[in-house]
Amino acid sequence: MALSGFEISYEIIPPDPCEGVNCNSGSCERGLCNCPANLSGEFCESDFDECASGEPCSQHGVCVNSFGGFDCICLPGYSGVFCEEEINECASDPCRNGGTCLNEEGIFQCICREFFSGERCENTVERVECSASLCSSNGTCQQTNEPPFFRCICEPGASGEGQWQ
Ligand SMILES: [Ca+2]
Repeated sequence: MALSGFEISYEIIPPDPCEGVNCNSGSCERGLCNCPANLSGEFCESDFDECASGEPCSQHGVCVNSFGGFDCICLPGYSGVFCEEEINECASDPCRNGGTCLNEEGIFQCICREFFSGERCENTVERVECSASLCSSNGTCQQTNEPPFFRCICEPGASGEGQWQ
């Protein structure tokens, strides 16, 4: 039996060699896994323990290994991927009434001016009576009904909260 005039051609589509291959967070190419730098093994199944090989976190962080990476758990007062950034607790200007802020590890401390107390110098110790030296830059002192019971009215060109400027 002969078939003439017909040519049967077909293409064999090979199965995808990457089908069913789990490379974790790596990529599959021709059935083989390309692993990211922090993973190894045939299927990228082996984690690299960054915490065991040297200390990737700064001295202000504790290293915690994870699959495919690591985390730095920062001590109070520090931030950043490696806990390398010291948080300036004084950045928000937390001390009131002219208090001086001291930036310390994880906390701030307010050094209050005379007549003021409290963690943020928010309390008036007593009624403050106006005196010639109370307001700087030739500001004029005026008694008020609210603590600290005075305010400074600034000269043109001077500014501030109206107190202790
Ligand atoms: Ca790791």
